[in-house]
Amino acid sequence: LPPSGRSVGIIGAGFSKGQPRDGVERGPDLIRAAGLRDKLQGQGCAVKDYGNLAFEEFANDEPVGRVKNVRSVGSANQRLSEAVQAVKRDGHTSVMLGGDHSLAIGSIHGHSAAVGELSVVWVDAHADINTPLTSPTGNIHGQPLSYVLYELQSKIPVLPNFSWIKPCVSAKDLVYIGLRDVDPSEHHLLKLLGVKVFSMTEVDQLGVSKVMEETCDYLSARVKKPIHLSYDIDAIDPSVTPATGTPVVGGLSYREGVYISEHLSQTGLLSAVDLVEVNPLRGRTEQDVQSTVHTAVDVLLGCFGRRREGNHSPSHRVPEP
Ligand code: 5AB
Ligand code: MN
Ligand code: MN
Ligand code: MN
Repeated sequence: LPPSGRSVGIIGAGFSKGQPRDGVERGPDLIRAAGLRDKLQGQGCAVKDYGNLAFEEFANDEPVGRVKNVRSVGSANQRLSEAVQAVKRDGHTSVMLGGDHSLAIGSIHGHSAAVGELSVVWVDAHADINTPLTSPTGNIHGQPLSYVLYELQSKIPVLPNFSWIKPCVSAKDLVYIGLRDVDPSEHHLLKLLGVKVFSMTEVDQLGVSKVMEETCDYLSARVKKPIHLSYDIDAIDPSVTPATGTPVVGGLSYREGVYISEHLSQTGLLSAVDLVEVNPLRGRTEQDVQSTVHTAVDVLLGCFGRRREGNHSPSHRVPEP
């Protein structure tokens, strides 16, 4: 293990068919080009980049009911699940660079297949818990949690290329942070399942430090499970991260966004991270794209021990003349 004790396995998942806007497939290469690997190594992490996944194309991926690109999304997530399992077997913390948020299906499934029961921290403007039957858009990036939660299995219809998915997360092991755009049927599901939610209202009320303290108290009240952090860049305010497909005003500040990952890093339980929904084609200027990508990188660095107070390795010595 490196001095920090952290080793990172990066998976590029440039997949966009969980939503209709071009560009989000470029996320992984942009985040890499911003220096993710060097910066992680510079803070004492060992890094293995597993490269970009290749996804199968489906010529006739007709909607099933209202749900779009079902076969493509099912197949891509099956590949991703296998990739995450390999990264976990190799002993790394998995970092999945999306791509759209439908990829959380495969990432969570693979993570759980490798390590067992998980806690999930979902940082997002949106709840992403629509079922195929409640979705107002048919876009699977608004549905991933419905496929992995045990409690919703009876609500999920049979879909092509989805039969490999096994539910693996319990509603009591899920915490949301940053919500501010929740569909009525999603709100109903959150109440029905009693899911722990820190919406932007709670972030305003409590402050981010109390939100994180309560998040970790809640998740570790029973047994301490490995944490899966699924971070949608649209959780952060569009003034900071505008280059994303479904921006919503009133989001986390840069500082709140980074504080969340810094805090989770300190638990020592962070076992897999998704960083999704960075879409350069949704920025109006180059500055929009740079700001979004750099914030994504800083969130990831925070996940692996970076502190704003500064860092140094345990072997550091003051030079003597
Ligand atoms: B994202 C909406 N709830 O289901 C839906 O960006 C938006 O991964 C989903 O959080 C946004 O389509 C999905 C209206
Ligand atoms: Mn979102
Ligand atoms: Mn999302
Ligand atoms: Mn979005």
